[in-house]
Amino acid sequence: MISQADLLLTERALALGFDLAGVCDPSPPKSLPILESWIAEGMHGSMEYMQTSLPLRSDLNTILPGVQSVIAVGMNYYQEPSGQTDAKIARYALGRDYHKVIRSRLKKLADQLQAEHPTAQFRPCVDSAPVMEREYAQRAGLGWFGKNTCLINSHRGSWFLIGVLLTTLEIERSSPADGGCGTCRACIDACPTGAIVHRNNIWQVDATQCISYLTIEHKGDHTPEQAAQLGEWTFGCDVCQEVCPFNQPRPTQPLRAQTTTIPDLLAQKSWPKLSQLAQIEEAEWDTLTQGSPVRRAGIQGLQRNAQANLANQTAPQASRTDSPENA
Ligand code: B12
Ligand code: SF4
Ligand code: SF4
Repeated sequence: MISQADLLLTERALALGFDLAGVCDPSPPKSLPILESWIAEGMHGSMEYMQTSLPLRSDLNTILPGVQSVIAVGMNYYQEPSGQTDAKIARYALGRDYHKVIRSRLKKLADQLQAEHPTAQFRPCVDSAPVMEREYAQRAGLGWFGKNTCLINSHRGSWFLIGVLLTTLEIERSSPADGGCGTCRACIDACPTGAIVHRNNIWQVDATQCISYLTIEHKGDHTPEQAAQLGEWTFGCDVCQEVCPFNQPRPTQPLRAQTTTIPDLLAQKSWPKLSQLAQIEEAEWDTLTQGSPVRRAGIQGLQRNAQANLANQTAPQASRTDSPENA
């Protein structure tokens, strides 16, 4: 087993722009049964890939045969929205596509480690492969599961994205992260749609009710109820993180909600106003969304969301459908 210090893991990760790094073993995710029941209850909506990739998620050997360690990294993406547009875009999506930003840096880390361990194999994953990233990151010490299901680091909060580097090197393990929300339920009460539900003794996000899903992953038209649920969000939603006490900086916790130091993750352009987005044309959309996470919604999805936002500006506020599960 190679020590993390011998690999200069923390130093290298920090030098590459990551804020958090740790290592865990590659054994199957313990939250697999939770994922299975989440899918069985239809909470994945139309994200079919969550279902079809289920068998792969149970064994990292299907991604890297002989995998011995999972290096997990976290990258802070926090920034204040510019306020130049009335379109509300989640903070993670304001800059360049994080998949590219994180994967290229994980690749550099892999190259550095490979130079010293030529027979070792590496595989960077950022959403690209069926890996339960939050659980491996928790086991590698990056953070613990909040009731909003986001991974929370007690010192940095939850405004960080996760990447993992699978390797056949056997590396010293980090201690798993420990922590909890206690009696707080700010995210549950603030979620505009009541998407954070308590099922099977655990807090879960019902994606079919989540604005992030409805604005990004949902294809085709919205029902009138779904259109109303979007409220003012055009792409993604940050509400359950904005209200989280672990994201509020304090004199004793200065690392929380600090603007990211990664220029690529900062807003690259000034986004057009809703009235323009609602009828954006192909050529303009193509230029606007090059290299941006917003491209995932597709031109029709973006127009649809902006049209719903405009309608919601004049309509009465949609009400949440609360149930005993999130009471
Ligand atoms: C599908 C998906 C979504 C879906 C479903 C979200 C969800 N909560 O399941 C939608 C489209 C709604 C979504 C939204 C967002 N997402 Co998303 N998403 C994913 C993706 C691809 C898979 C997540 C998944 O497997 N969900 C299924 C559930 C069952 O698993 P889970 O999320 O890991 O949650 C489980 C744990 O919390 C576990 N658990 C809870 N307590 C405990 C305790 C113990 C002891 C154990 C073992 C387990 C456990 O049980 C939960 C099951 O309910 C991951 C990337 C990846 N490959 O993992 C990104 C990911 C989770 N998303 C991310 C982000 C940033 C977001 C958004 C903030 C984007 C935005 N601003 O709009 C929102 C946040 C919404 C929210 N509150 O979760 C980040 C999260 C980073 C972080 N610090 O947590 C990830 C990791 C992407 C990345 N590479 O950084 N997302
Ligand atoms: S991202 Fe928004 S809609 Fe989804 S769970 Fe969080 S607050 Fe609710
Ligand atoms: S808002 Fe409160 S309940 Fe929700 S994740 Fe943060 S600490 Fe936990």
